Amino acid sequence: MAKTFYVTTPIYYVNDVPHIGHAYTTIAADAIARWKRLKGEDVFFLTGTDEHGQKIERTAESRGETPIQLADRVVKRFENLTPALDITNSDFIRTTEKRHEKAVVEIFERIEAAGDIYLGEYEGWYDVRNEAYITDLQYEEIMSLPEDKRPHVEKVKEESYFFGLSKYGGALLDHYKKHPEFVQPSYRMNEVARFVEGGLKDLSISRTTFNWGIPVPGNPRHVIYVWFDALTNYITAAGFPDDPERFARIWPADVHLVGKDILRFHAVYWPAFLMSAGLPLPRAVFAHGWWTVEGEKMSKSGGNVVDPYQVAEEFGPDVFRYFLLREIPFGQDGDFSKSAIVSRVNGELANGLGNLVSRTLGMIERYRGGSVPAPGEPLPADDDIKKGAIELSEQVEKAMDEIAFHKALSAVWDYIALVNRYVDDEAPWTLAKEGKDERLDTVLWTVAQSIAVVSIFVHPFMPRTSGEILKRLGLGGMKPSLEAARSWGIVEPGLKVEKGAGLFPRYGEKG
Ligand code: ME8
Repeated sequence: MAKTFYVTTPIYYVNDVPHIGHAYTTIAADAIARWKRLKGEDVFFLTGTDEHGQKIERTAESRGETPIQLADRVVKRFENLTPALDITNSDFIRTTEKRHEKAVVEIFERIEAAGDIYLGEYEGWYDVRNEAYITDLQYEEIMSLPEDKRPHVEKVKEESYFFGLSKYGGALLDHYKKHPEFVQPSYRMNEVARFVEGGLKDLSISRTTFNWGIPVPGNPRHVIYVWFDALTNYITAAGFPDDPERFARIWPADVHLVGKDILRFHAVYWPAFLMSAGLPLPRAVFAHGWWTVEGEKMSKSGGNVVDPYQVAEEFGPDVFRYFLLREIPFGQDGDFSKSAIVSRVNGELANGLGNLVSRTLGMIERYRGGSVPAPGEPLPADDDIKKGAIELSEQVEKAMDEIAFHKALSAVWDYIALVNRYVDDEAPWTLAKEGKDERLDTVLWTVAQSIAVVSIFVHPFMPRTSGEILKRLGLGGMKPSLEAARSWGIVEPGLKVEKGAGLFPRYGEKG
């Protein structure tokens, strides 16, 4: 049986509610999952929440809740993003679930059995906000920052279990060399490789000074380090360790999507844990960039945290999804602002796509009573539109293989512009006036076909719009597929179309 395509998001901390940064990774993963389904692949798409650790314990304490009360309350805000943003995840994992504890204990024991865990003492700095041990070098860097820019770090001195990470440097570098696609975009690979080349120290993987975590098997005075716990989620949900048949079908992950902030955990620690446990490594880790808001770093203290529910409410989930994936090349940083959304809605959505759909369907209503006509013999201009659709399919496929959403979208919009020009050149209104019926039929049919194709290629990004266009073409409920898009025969003569209201409102011109 073919391997299931497996895509993941990070599991988000439940110390706070989701913001647009979390929505971004989840929307990106959803676009990939929908794209693979369009291609007919079997997809497993995982997201979830990271619920253990000192940060969660402290946040709960400060709110007068137990950690599990905090998690149970905040997790709903993450789970509800699924319907609010039309996310099609296959599973939602919480690290406080029993199935997960089992997987963490199992991988810990396998690594221990491999001789890679020993008891020692950790003395050094810890960054609770990022749940990260701070090396001496990082500490020096932190201390060289102006005081108000320094992340808070604490001194820790406690008994700890260590993972023998230092011995995996060579194996990791080997892996990177053999699989340059393991870290993407490629410019991030250098950063990861340089870090490993600098020499790896063994990693503390347990804590004793708080309780909120999974106990170390055989020594419950220790809880397992939250990153060791969290990374394991990716195999828990794939069926590790109880369902080996399912695990073999789903694991390894095809791509872990993460923000650049947590690349090191995924590209260095995680593969080392897996190597030690004798498990296959994920095929790729893709680190995307960072969103600022109106030019500023998003922060609670700055009071500029953007709520994804609000954006989806104000603009609709499709516009939100489109904006995030079109505005910046996936991998690079970008800025979120309402004016930038409005300019994309007005220019690309309302004028580009919305206008093409409404003028096409409007003409079929006006000239053919709302019924798609049968085409006559195509002329070279019609063939160009068909050829354009085939090229589009190749361009989107290439872009999606590179996880370059902006390129895929820009190819779709180039095609929309091509079809809009074709309509202008062929001037159906003149053909109607001059009674050139067969030519008019051919042009209307060709444009109807092209918008059906467009509706399929926008599906991963704007599923509602895609469904709405198909519905207006008389194809409501059709399952979009790449095969259909490539057939150049989705729209059959006789279909009843409906122009309906504008697909996208225009904003802001009034101020
Ligand atoms: O790090 N721009 O969870 P987290 C873009 N629990 N993406 C952003 C962003 C921004 N401004 N802010 C957050 C954790 N993100 C761990 C992960 S995985 C085994 C454990 C996104 O709640 C981005 O994907 O801090 C980032 O990596 C993630 O949220 C961090 O979420």
